[in-house]
Amino acid sequence: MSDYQPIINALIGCDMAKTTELVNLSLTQGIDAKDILNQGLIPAMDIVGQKMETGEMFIPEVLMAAQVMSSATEILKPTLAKEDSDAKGTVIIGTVKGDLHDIGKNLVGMMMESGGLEVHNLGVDVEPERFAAQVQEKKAGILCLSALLTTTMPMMQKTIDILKDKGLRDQVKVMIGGAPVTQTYADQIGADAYASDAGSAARLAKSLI
Ligand code: B1M
Repeated sequence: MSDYQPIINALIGCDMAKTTELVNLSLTQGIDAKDILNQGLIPAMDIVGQKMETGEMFIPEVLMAAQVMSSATEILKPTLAKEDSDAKGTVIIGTVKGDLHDIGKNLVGMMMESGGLEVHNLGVDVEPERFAAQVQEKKAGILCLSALLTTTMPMMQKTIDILKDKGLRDQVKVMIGGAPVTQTYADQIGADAYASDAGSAARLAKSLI
């Protein structure tokens, strides 16, 4: 069994050089990219979140940790979920208006791309109207909405409402996710699917196409 503690410590310490070195080393040792992600990097971000809550880490440090996390994820990208897939389909993904958290959403997009889907990542703080316009323009079969804040979750409902107003709701499956989001919430707002993590989001998207 591998020891992910050094990676966790390096990421919490916002040490870019050390984290990327350890991630590269783990890959050369043949450790699965998904294990590095799920047992090293994601638990480290959870600890960053706890430290943020208790005031042990401040926003600038959390931002640095997020940058380290993003770079480490980029290293894993080529080896993450290299699956043979016949899946064809277009996905629009973004973080809802008012919300700047992008790491989880990027991971979801990355896994979907590795699964053969065409992914258009709109970034963060995306207006409901922009989601709708992109669904129409790209003729997307799936729209993925991410929210990490309880205060921005209502933007998911707003986006679905705009899709209805523009007559686009029947053309696109709406998937939602993000740490505070639940299946119950998905049912409540009339989303088509909920996924708790990037791997299940990619599998679900392929089954919905
Ligand atoms: Co923020 N933040 N943050 N933050 N931040 C959280 C989310 C928080 C839980 C921290 C805490 O207090 N413990 C808390 C939210 C509380 C709540 O509402 N329930 C919080 C807060 C309060 C805030 C601010 C309000 C703080 C402030 O300013 N006072 C502020 C809000 C800014 C804004 O968005 N308007 C803020 C700011 C920030 C930073 C900018 C500093 C930075 C983000 C930088 C960036 O993303 N580039 C940041 C970070 C890094 C975090 C934590 C520490 C880490 C988030 C993360 O990247 N996790 C986070 C604590 C935590 O989550 N433990 C926290 C790793 C990532 C891989 O996981 O994003 O959950 P996650 O994605 C998962 C799943 O959720 C799922 O798959 C992913 C991979 O498996 N998933 C989907 C995600 N999206 C999906 C979409 C799908 C399906 C699945 O579509 C179908």
